[in-house]
Amino acid sequence: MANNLKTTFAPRNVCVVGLGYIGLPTAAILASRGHHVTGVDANSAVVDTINAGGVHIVEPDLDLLVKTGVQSGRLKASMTPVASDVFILCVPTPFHPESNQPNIDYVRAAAESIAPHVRPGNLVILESTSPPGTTLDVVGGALQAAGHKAGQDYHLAHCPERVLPGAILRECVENDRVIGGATPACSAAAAEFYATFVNGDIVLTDCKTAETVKLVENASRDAQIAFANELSLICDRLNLDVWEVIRLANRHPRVNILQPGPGVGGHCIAVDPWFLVAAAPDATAFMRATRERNNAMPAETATRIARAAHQTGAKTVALLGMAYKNDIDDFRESPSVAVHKHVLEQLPDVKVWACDPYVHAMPGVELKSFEECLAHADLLALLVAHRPFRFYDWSQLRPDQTLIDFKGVLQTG
Ligand code: SAJ
Repeated sequence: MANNLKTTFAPRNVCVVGLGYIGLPTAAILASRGHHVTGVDANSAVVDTINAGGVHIVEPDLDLLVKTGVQSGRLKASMTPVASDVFILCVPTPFHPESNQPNIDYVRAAAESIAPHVRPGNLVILESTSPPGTTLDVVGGALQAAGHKAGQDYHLAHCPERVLPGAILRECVENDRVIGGATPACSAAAAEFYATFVNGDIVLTDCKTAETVKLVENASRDAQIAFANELSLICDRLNLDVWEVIRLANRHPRVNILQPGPGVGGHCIAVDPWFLVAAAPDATAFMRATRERNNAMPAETATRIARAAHQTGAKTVALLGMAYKNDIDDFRESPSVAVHKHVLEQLPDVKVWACDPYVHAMPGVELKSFEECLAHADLLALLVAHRPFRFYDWSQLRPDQTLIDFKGVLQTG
């Protein structure tokens, strides 16, 4: 269904559970559209920061939107849910690293926390990326235990977020939304609500399809990056320039290869394929292989850095970029952190520095400024294509310095 819903806008009371990278921007956008929003977070420091008009995460323009929302009185934060018309659950869905099995404890806890506040006619939405079946079984199950029946006395839907960190505010409004309701009426109720702030198309389906679509999107990107990373290995062994190989192959009208790098980081792409593997273990050999290819990239990257250090006799190595991707400050689940660990192990007698213009403290990492690295490092390994690195004139490096470009910033054309 396209987003052509003609509704008379009525402000709703909305309770957003989880004020992270998705929940906080969503809450702030809803407040800016005129809804009355209570954001809930278990961390009292986060609640206090937001109520003071501040933000605890870096995302372009989010600080201004949150400040305006709080000042207008339409956005406040709390440690406990409140009675509302709409509940949106935006909590993390990590996986257990030892078993690669999904961890849906936060979803269950969030559903249980809102259960006493849900009233007939309310709309409950799960936005967290979730294994197929979670919306009905876990959220619906927790509310059923409190006496609420999905599709009968309240509306339940899964509406996965698909926003790109770094462009969240724009994508939250402009992206198409897939909405999977417990019943067609639930889908319709959720679509009407999303139409109050989404400009993209709104397409309707059932809960399990919506859950699977979101996982498939990220698994698809993971597989495509794995392909690019494998090309990078092939080209390294054949002594070819992978960037040139990809650039030339992409001149074919039906070929569009992504970019290799030191690995796949973040909390989504490196996680979501495992949810599909867990859901259909005998049917996912390919997804397992792509995950393993991408997971092996930090060690491969470190080996190439160590090889170059030995070849050049470098005494100081600088790793440029610690965040999990360019122009953000988030270094959790960053391949660079793993590269750093492997480089320390492989080069015990070399000074290993790290540099990231957006990250100011990292436990166990000797952070230096870009200027210090440029002045004193013998070998520089570019791991993240942050803006200052993209726009630096690398021809200024001294002849005794070496740059290994793992992100293709030296490429032109
Ligand atoms: N990466 C590469 N090569 C590429 C593209 C990315 O190595 O060509 C690496 C990045 O450096 C990073 C990782 O992949 O380490 C993931 O970065 P990303 O920009 O591809 O994606 P995320 O994890 O920031 O956001 C993804 C997005 N999903 C898709 O593009 C299919 C976003 O739309 C989702 O909303 C988000 O996951 C999520 O929350 O699931």
